[in-house]
Formats: sequence, C-alpha cells, structure tokens
Amino acid sequence: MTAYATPTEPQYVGIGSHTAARPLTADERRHYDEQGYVVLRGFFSQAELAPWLQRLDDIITGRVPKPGTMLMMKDIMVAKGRVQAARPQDAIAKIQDLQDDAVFSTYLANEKLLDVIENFCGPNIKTVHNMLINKPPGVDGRHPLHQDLLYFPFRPADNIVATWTAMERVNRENGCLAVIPGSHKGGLLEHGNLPDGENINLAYFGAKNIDIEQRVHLEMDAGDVLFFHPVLLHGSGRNLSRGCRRAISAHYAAGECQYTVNGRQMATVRHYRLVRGHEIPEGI
Ligand SMILES: O=C(O)CCC(=O)C(=O)O
Repeated sequence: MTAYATPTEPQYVGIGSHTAARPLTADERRHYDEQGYVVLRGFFSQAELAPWLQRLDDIITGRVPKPGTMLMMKDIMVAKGRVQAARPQDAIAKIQDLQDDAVFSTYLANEKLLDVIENFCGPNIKTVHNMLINKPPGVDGRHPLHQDLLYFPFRPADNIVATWTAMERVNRENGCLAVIPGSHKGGLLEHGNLPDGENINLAYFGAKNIDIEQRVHLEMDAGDVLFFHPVLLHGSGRNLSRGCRRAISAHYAAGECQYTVNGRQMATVRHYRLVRGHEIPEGI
C-alpha cells in the first residue's frame, strides 16, 4: 500500500474529561481502537427508525418539499438513461446534507447517538457530513473501498467518527458495508476511479493498491449502528435484491479540530453544524 502523509496529524485534542453518558465498554473500545470500528447492535428500535424511513419516502416521492440545502442524487445509471427506474425510490442513490430537515436532523442530534460520539469527539460536537444512502436494485451502485478522511480538511483524524445505521436488514445480497479491519492504522492512501467503474458515480473514489480479499462484510439488522474511524477502508457491493438498501449515516468531529488544507473555504459549502456543546472560536 502506498501511504502518503497527511499534512499534519496532531494527537487527540483536549477531550480528557468528557461526560459521555454512554461510555463504551472496554471490549467495545478495544475493538474500535484495534479494528477501526465497532457495531452496537439493537441501538435503535423500529419505532425510532420509523419517522426517518417515512421521511425518506416522502421526500423521494415529493410528498413533502425538501430543504433547499438538501442534495438529492440520482444513481448514475439512471441519470444517464442506462436504466429506467420502476419507482421514484429506485432512482435515488443518496440524499446529502440532512441538517436543515426537521425530521432527519433528529438523527443527527440524537442524544443516545451523541452520548457515544462523545467518546471520540469530546463534548463539543459538529456534524461535518451526513446522508441517506438508498442503494437501489438494478444498477451497479458499488461504493469502492475508500477512506472518508480524504474528504475532511481538518485534523486530528482520531477526533472524527462516522455512524452508519442500518434502516433494514443488510446482508451480502443487498450490499451491506464491507471494511478492512485495522486499516485505520495506516495513512491516507492514494485514491482513484475503478478501472471497471463506468457505471459508478465518478466522485466515488476507491483506494489504490489494496488487497480487497482482506475485507469483512458487516451484516446488520435494522437499528444496528456501526461507528467507524475516518481512515478505515470501507465500501459496499451491488444490491442484488429487489428492494432498496437504506442506511442513514453521519460524520462527527470535535469542534476543537483544526483546519489543515483549504478548510475554511470548504466549510462554507459543507454546512458544519454544532449538535452538542459550544462553538470553539479557533476550531472548525
Ligand atoms: O452505504 C454504502 O453503501 C456506502 C457508503 C459510503 O461508504 C460512503 O458514502 O462513503
């Protein structure tokens, strides 16, 4: 693997005395530190997921208007007319920037979720990216294995964490997430488009020179939540089932994180939103 250096990689920022109401158990924390991820099973009930599922359907079908800042992305094969979607739901790959939506923002600011996030980010928490991934059937829809840190111009990486919540049972058939355990311990790798990626969104980069045979598929039930490090290699395969594979996901970072490259400019378009604690004047 060719790792190239991240610009600056300070150590954990000052989060020593966090007040997380849901500390991770020693085993959970060890798993995260050693493997780069941990799955908390049965984290959300079906009743808790229901409003987010309903909202997704309402927005895709146009029953409710979406906030202006929310970005709805068609699958590339549908957008190029290579596949005709049978239903509006089968056309959409991703909905991004959920922070201004009255219903989806209850996921981003969910207290139970933030109590876990505090373990990684400390008390001042911003959501720096968030989305619904719809993964429709009948299209390529792969997400090549990649590292999310590529998209974040601030550090330290250890104070950034992602959540990925299964909104229904996810398995190998419908394209569950796959991760390469321990890959968060390496640096940021060179990324590019897949050689056979003509039906994949060009913005879905994959890490180069990796051994994909090391990947582990994470089958999850509705309501299970995966927490993962931004350097962990992860992605997903095709959805070979007949329905959409839906997940809601958010990245969080400590407000104390520092920009390294061109960050302030990017932040004006990325809508970083404080969800707990207070603004840090010299932070992100
Ligand atoms: O949900 C998926 O299938 C993959 C999502 C992902 O890795 C991403 O968008 O960064």
